[in-house]
Amino acid sequence: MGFFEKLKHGMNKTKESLDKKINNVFSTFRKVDEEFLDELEEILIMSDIGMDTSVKIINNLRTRIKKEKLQDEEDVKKALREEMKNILNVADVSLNLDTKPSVILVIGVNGVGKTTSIGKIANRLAMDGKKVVVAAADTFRAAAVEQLEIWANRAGAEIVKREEGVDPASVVYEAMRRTNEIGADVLIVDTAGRLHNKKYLMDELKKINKVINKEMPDASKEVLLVIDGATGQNAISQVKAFKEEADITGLVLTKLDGTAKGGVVIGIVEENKIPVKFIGVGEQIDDMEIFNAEDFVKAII
Ligand SMILES: Nc1nc2c(ncn2[C@@H]2O[C@H](COP(=O)(O)OP(=O)(O)OP(=O)(O)O)[C@@H](O)[C@H]2O)c(=O)[nH]1
Ligand SMILES: [Mg+2]
Repeated sequence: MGFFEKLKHGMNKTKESLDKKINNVFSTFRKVDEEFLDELEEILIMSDIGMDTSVKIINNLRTRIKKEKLQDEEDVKKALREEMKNILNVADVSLNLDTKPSVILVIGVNGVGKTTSIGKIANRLAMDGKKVVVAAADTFRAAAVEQLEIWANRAGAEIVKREEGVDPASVVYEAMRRTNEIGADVLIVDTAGRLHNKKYLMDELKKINKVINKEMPDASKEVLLVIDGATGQNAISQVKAFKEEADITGLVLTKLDGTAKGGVVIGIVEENKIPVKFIGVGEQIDDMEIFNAEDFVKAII
């Protein structure tokens, strides 16, 4: 499957649900009037785009419909896609890995797909010819380290690990030493899942950050927050909570393949102004795409 086909396939459930409803509105209302726009707004809200973002999209669409005298179904759909795309294009989606080495810190709540996403990203970087080290800084469970090790092997990355229960910051410290020692290009740090309201876990994250900033002050740093796209509106509040604790540089939206709630991506970006850098559309190593607003919108409407 090609790049876009894969995305389209992954976003199938969201598209099915959105397309069907939008087509229904077009067939129910013979002209594009206020009633039509109300109904369309309702559909956007129901598809997890979020209230404020849906209202904004419809307001912009209303202005365009008037100005450009749009009535044709295809023209209105095209304008709708463009409005969504404008929201999604907040910033550069590429990873800032300018320095050698660079660091990617991966954070998020339990089970959202952090470790899997690290495997996919490490694989992508390795295919670009980069030497990657991963740090197993989720020291809560022995199984977490094993899982990361499997992904590291698949991706051809080196793993730095320690025994269960050690201070995660010390694993990160060791991984930084190893990164320098072998002249790796990128260090990716896996962390334990944490709830944003558990203070000691958030403090632990701060400690990890401090160690990285102290030992590699000049390194380019990405802090990627991983979010499970299938959680819908809850995902938006997760981003808000984490944003207060860490300088998030990008989002990774996972599990968009199994959900009809893919519209949430638009709400998350609009409400937080943080770019989505990757989206996960499956459990395999190449089921991850660099986010592209135009393709994404085409894949859902
Ligand atoms: N369908 C689908 N499943 C995914 C995707 N990303 C991750 N998963 C699955 O989600 C589950 C949890 O993934 P992990 O990578 O272990 O999540 P985690 O955030 O590291 O979890 P903790 O370390 O326990 O906090 C696994 O079964 C993955 O296969 C995705 O994009 N699509
Ligand atoms: Mg994990």
